[in-house]
Amino acid sequence: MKLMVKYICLSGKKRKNLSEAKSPFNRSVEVSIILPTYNEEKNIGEIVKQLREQFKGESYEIVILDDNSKDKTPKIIDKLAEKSDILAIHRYDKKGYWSAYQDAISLSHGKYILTMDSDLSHPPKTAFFLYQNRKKADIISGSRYMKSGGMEAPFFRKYGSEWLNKVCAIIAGLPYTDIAGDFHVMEKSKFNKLKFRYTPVFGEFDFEWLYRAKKLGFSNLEIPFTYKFREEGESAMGSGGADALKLMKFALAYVKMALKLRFIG
Ligand SMILES: Nc1nc2c(ncn2[C@@H]2O[C@H](COP(=O)(O)OP(=O)(O)OP(=O)(O)O)[C@@H](O)[C@H]2O)c(=O)[nH]1
Ligand SMILES: [Mg+2]
Repeated sequence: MKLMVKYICLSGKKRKNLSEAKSPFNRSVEVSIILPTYNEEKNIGEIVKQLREQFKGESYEIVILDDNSKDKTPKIIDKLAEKSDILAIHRYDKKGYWSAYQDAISLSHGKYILTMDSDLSHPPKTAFFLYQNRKKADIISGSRYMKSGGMEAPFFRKYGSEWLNKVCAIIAGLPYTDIAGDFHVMEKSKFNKLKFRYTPVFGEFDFEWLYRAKKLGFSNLEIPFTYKFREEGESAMGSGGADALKLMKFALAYVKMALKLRFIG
């Protein structure tokens, strides 16, 4: 029987087609940096360049999982994967930020995982700092809202997301300053212990991540960083007044997730 190809994985001179999300190559590294991409042709080259500078000399790989982007991202990541520090994955049957993270983590080879966005909102320098602190707690998280943290974004986005974050943290009973940053370092074996129950609309999977980890008694160390609003490429959130409805939809999904964690668990 012919296997259905769901993932095409490239790294160095190696190539493997897979029907399920499991590490494709026989190698191990200390950390896998997980980058989901959708139409990031203007950012992916730059973020890889900066990550390579930061992680030079470390045992790392950069796992880029692309969901069949319509721009030049697929071509660019194949070119980047000519060097074996990049694992480029093309996925054709699924879409979405959270499922991209989950699959990329399953396909990675690292002892630790480091999750971040590909649009330079999460600075590679902070990513390396989180990694350096990886042994200080079970999860090391970047926080935009603690003292010395920050968010460079349009007024509505900046204060809207900070307010939403605070309300949802109170509802879900999470004692952290940033519960939707999606910027973490964690041992992969510990991540695999988290049993996720809910399907997120967007970044609110982070609430469940922190909630399940707290339930298992995992510690979380927050480190401040300044979030930079994307300068290139299109936001999944939309922008401007025309997308106010979309923003409302996201806000509702965030509150819903917090309520589910609080009252259903
Ligand atoms: N593989 C994959 N990646 C996605 C998908 N949607 C978004 N991403 C990536 O996930 C990350 C977060 O998405 P963003 O669009 O930046 O969302 P955001 O950070 O909330 O919004 P902005 O920063 O305003 O754009 C980025 O690296 C995107 O390229 C998807 O469906 N599949
Ligand atoms: Mg972004």
